Order: sequence, then structure tokens, then C-alpha cells
Amino acid sequence: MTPHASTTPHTSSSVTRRRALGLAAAVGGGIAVASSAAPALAAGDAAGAHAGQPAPAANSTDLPPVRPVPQQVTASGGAVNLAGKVSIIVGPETDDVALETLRELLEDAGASIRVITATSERTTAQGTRIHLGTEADNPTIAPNLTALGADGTKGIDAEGYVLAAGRSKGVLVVLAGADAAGTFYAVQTLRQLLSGGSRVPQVEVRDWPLMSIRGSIEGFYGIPWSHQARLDHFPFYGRHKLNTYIYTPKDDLLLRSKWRDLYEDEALADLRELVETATAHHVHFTYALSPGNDITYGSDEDFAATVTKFDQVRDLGVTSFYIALDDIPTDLNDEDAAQFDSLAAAQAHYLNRLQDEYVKANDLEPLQTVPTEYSGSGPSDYKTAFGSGIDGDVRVQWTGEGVFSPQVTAESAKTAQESYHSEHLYVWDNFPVNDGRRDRIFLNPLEGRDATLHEYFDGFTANPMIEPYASLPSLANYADYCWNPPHYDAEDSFAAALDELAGNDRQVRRALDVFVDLNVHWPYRDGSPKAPALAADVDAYVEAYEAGSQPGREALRTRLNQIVKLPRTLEAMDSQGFVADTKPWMVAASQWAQGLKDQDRMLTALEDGALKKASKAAASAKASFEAATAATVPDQREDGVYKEDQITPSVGDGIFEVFIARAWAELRDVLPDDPSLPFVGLPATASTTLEQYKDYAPALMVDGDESTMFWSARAPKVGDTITLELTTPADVRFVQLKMAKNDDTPADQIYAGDVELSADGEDWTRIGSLSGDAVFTKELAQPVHAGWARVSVTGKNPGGKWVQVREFAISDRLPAKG
Ligand code: 14T
Repeated sequence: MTPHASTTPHTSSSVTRRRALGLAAAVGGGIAVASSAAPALAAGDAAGAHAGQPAPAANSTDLPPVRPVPQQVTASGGAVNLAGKVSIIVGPETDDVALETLRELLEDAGASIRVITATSERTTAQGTRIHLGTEADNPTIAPNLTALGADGTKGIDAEGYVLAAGRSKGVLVVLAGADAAGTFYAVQTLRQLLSGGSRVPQVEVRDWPLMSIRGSIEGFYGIPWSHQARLDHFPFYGRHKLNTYIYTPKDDLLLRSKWRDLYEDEALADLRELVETATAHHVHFTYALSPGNDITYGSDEDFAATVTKFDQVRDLGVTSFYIALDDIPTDLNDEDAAQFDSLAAAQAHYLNRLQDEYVKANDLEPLQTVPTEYSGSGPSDYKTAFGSGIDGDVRVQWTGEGVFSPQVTAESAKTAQESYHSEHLYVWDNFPVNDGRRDRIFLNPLEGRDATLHEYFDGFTANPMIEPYASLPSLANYADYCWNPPHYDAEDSFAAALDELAGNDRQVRRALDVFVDLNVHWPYRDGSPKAPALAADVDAYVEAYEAGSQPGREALRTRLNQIVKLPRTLEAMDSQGFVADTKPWMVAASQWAQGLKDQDRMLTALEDGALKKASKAAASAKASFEAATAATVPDQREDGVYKEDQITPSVGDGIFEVFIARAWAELRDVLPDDPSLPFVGLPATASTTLEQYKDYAPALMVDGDESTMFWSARAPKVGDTITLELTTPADVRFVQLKMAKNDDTPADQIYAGDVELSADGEDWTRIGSLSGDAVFTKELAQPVHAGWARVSVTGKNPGGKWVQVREFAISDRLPAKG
């Protein structure tokens, strides 16, 4: 069976359990084991315990946690030691990688190893014996499972295994795979059971994945992962039992805009190394082309160009191919229009030719694809024509109800299956991808995927972040979820992934929690928390400050000190890739926190009436905040050119700013002309004729916070307006309009418009016009008495750009010159 073949429905209750050695239940990823002779309980049954059945017996001891949680574990209590002389007995065809991984593991455990290749049931080996392989490739597997009282691997799904450890004429361990990958995964489970030592609990683990496709799709826009990062991912996948990597970075020119071009020597050598390394860790390297921007689906030449390109990588050992049809023009060119009724029909023709004439002809794994309509479960003409037009073996990706799906439910899975007429859907999960928010990293756990999705989908591939190593915690989540969805525990899985990245350093591990808190908000889920731990400390501080008490402020001070030190503390992390990836966010967080510390000093000085000291602290805070807003994140756009320092990292999700605004308000009360004070407008309300995008409301233009904004849901038309109404009319001397994401880069904004003031909201006086810059400011030599200000659109935006306004402010005073 290939790993991508469908799995037989397999519930724990369908497996006969002959041995009754102990009680095992998955508890938070760990495995609680009672030493009494209670009936064996599969991990799969543990869910039942939560649903009202008796909980595991008291006085249970803990097995080392195994993640992904195995389907069934029975433990008899006690352990065996693998240090000392060990014979590994393999068959002639036993998986090399599994053997090498086992050998390293045992060397670390202090074993001296002899490897014996068995050709019959009996071996000469004595003492500690470890039998490795499948029943088919190693004749010693079956009798030794029997010797330990364990069942064979018959009936265990592809990639599954039996791991049995105990005693029979000495220490005996059997690592029996259903296939080569299963053999490798048995070794990975042994690694976790050893947990860095040399003792293995006496157990029988029977385990198999509930989804056959588990991994990542490098499918985002922006800087593609480095060669080294990809190489580093594969061993991680192997350790976590992930088996898929789909190679399709959007801004790799040879995959999309120049898809017909062949690879040159060096690029080809790199690809070869990727394929070999992936394969060595039982990861299927899937090669994906995106020809949709300029292909003629019905053309023989373009079919031939596809085959030529595929052949180049098939020569390197690739057996798994993919056509990505997302984000492309939806109209057919003349040649296709003459031949096909619809885009879907044209695409189906092309995919079927590939499946028949290439994939089947060369005995490759089933063709994979993402359709042009890749989200939403409801039916459409496109989905019907595409799904019913393509060969039923083609694997089809789907992103959930949205491009980003906070929830994926069994109900929409079922509907999607029907709409796409496909038995082989699998999820392209747009998490933790950050190409739409390149200023952010997402360090929240994977949540909101129903526990029964293995009944509908072949699997999941995560579309990760532009930062490869920062994506590893999420990928560990996918590993745990896909293998055993009913026993996936998001929090446990995420914490374990952070433990792994941190290594054994507890200070580092605590610092990671502090850092994660600042990057935990996922904007695609309503109500997703924003830096919850920092927010609680800020709230407590403000409350204590207002009560004039000190103790309530300490928690924030402690946290700020930790945040300031993040770049230094986390430098010691095991995963140096994670450190490099997240450095811009660590450094910015450190600078924000330094500014808050300065403001804390400022507030104390104000309380003490030490005004000079307060003003000095304010100046330090201002400098820290300026440093924090530097663009330090690199970027790459459609031209494929990598550029340093393009994007300001966003960290803390506005919670630093809550404190900052509050602290400046205190200073403003006492020293309204302090040069460190940021400019704020007079109290006003905002309205507009433009529709609002998502929750980017007009009020965010007048909240004094440049990190929040109004965003229109369309391009402006001539006559559209954005209007401010002052709470109290004033003699206006200064007007400022800050559009687009930052001051320096014109982007989403009004390009052509007049800025006007009015005393009555009816008669308007023009005081200036927009110039195409992101920021408009106007100092009025003669103050104008006004209660209203507005921008009215006088022309079209280039490229139909929408409008963002961070702040719109008018004032009766000029901003302090800092
Ligand atoms: F094929 C898909 F499943 C898919 O998600 N395609 C792209 C993907 O490359 C990208 O990384 C992802 C997240 O931004 O979303 C898709 O691209 C989009 C999505 C949009 F909502 C491009 C523009 C959009 F407006």
C-alpha cells in the first residue's frame, strides 16, 4: 500500500486485545498507566473516560509522553534497560533509515551494538535483542512478537507499527513496521519512550495514522524558504511522523511565471539534495507547478512542457506531482475557449492527461492539485465540472469555508466532498501562513479542526509562515492532529513543541512563553486573544496606579524586564533557526518594553513631582518607541528580488500601545508642551461614505493610535468623503492625515483629494490637496474656526487601491518639535 492509499476505517474496538497487562490512557499527551492487572485499554478508549466512563485507576504511574498519541498502548509496569551489549536483528530488506536512527538512539543510550541480518526465524543472538523490520522483510519479527505475547502487524494500516518491549530469554524489543515507514516510526516512538535515558517501559504499542497525508505545503507568497531551512525541516518531520512536503513557493519564478524553464546545474543539485533528504526521513517530496497564468490547457505543447519539467525532477527520484491552479485568471484564452465549455472543463482535461499519460504510465503516486475555487463547501458550477471531470484518484486540496478557516467542521467537510464529487479531498490549511500579514508571526496553537475529520479527508498540509523555523511549533501540532485527531490536545502539543525548540534550558523555556504571548493573536479568528498575559499585567498596573498603590505594578515590571532581555535569553535556544527567524520581533518587543519601562519611571517621577526627571524619562521612552518602529523584516515581491529591512515587525498586538497612550495622557495633564509627547488631535468622531473592510472601523482613525486603522472595502470614487466632527469647535491650526501602513510607503490611501474645513458642516474651505504621499500635514498660518474637517475624493486611485487611514487629526496647537 502506498502511504497515500486510503486507509481502512479502523477503530480501536475492532482490534482484538488478547493481553490484559495494564491500563493505559492518553492523558495530556502523556500516558497514564496503572500497574494493576486491569483490562487493557486502548488510547482510543480514553475519550470514553472523559465522556462519563470510569477514569483510569488511581496510583497510576506515568509513561514518558509519546506524541502523536499512539492509538493503543498497554503497559505491564516495569522497564527494561538497553544500555550494554545489544544485538539488532534486521532482515535483508529492512529500512536503512530506521536502522541508522535506531543505532544512533542506542548509542546515545550507552549501548554497544552488533547488527545481525537474519535470513530465518532463528538467530544466534543472545542477551538484549532488538528485532527491527516488517514481518515480510525480517523473518524473526513474527516469532518474537509471539514470544512477548503481542499480536502481529496484520491489519495495521500503512505507516503503522507494533512496538513491544519486555523479557523473553533476556531483554527483548520488537519494532515491527507494517511497512518501511512504519518501521521508521516504531523507532521514533522508541526514542520518546527512552526519553533520553536507556530504560524502556515494558509496553505494547499498536499504532497507525488516521490520516495518510500529513505535512506542509510551502505555498505562500514572499521570500521562499532557504535550501538549508528545507533540509532542516525533513528530520523534524520524520521525528514527528509527518510524511509530506509540497514544494510550491509562490515567488519561485521557475514554478510560476517561468514554469516552462528548466533547472540549471546548481538549482538541480539543490533539488536533488532536497529530494534525497526528504526521502531519507520518509517524507514524500511533492513537486508542484503553477502553470495557470499563461497555460493553454488544451495544447499539446504545454502538456509536453509540463512533462519535460516533471521529468527533470522525476530523474532526481520524485514520485509525487502536483498542479496548483490557485490565484490565476478565470477566463479561457481563445484557443481553449474554442475547445472547452468552462475553465473547470479545460483544467480537468489537462489534469486527466497528466494522470493517465504521465502518472499512471510511470507508476507514480496519484496526481495532486488545488483547484481555482479552493474554498467554501457549497456547490458551484466550477466545483461540479472540476470534481466530476477529473479522474477520481486525483487528490484535491481545499482550504475550508474561507481562504483562512478558523473552524473546519465535519459538516462542511461532508458538504465539500459532495460539492467537489471527490473521495480524496485533503486540506490546504492556511495556518500559520503570514504572507497576508508579513509584519506578524503567528505563535498560537492549531485549533478549531473537528476531531473526526479523518473520516472525510485524506489529510492536511499546513501552509506555513515565511519564517520556516518559527513555523515548527505549528507543524508539530499538525503532526499530532493528523496522526490521531481524537486525541489531539492543542495546548499540550504546542507546549511540547516549545519544549523541543528550547532544549533543556528552563530559563529559555520561560522566556519562550513570554515571547509567545506577544505573538499569539491570530487575526483570522474572531475573539482571538491579544497578548493576554501582558494585557492582564497592564490592566493590573493601571488599576494600581489609579489607586496610588505600588504592589499591583510589580507583575508588569517583572514581565517588561523579561521582554527587554528576550533577545539575549533566547539566543541560548537549541533551535538557532527559530532565533534567527524571530529576531526582528524579539528585538522590537525588547524596544517596546524598554519604552514602557521608561514610561514607568516617568510616571513615578510625576507622582513624586520630579518634573525634570519625568521629562527625561519621557525622552528615553520616545527614543525606544522610535527604535521599535524601524523596518527590520526582509521581503520579496513578484519580481523575485530579496530586500532587507522592508517591514516593521508588529508584536504585542496593540497592548504595549494601551499602556503607552495612558502614560502619555498622564504626562500631557502635567506637562502639555513636553517635546516627547506624540501629537494628538482634538476629541472628534469620524465617518465616511466608504464601506468598511472587516472590523477596520472609522473610529480607529481618531483613537490616537497609529497601530490601528480604518480600512475601506473598496476603491474610492470621486465624491467619496472621510469626515471628522470635533466634539467642540476650535480655532484650527494644524491638520494631519496618516494613510497607508506606514509614513514612507504610499499604498492603500486616497491618491487624489481635497482637504477641507467647515464651521457648520455645510460650507467648506479647501486648505490643501493630497499629493500621492501616505501622509498629509498642514500648518495654518491663520487659525480657522471649524467644527468639521474632511477629505473629499477628486480622482481615481491607481490600480483600484483601497484606503487605509491610521489617524486623521486636527488641532488648535502645533505638534511639539522633537
Ligand atoms: F491555493 C490555495 F489554497 C491558497 O490558499 N492559495 C493562496 C496561497 O498561496 C496563500 O499563501 C494563501 C494565504 O494568503 O492564500 C492564497 O492566496 C490568496 C488569498 C487571498 F485571500 C491571494 C489573495 C487573496 F486575496
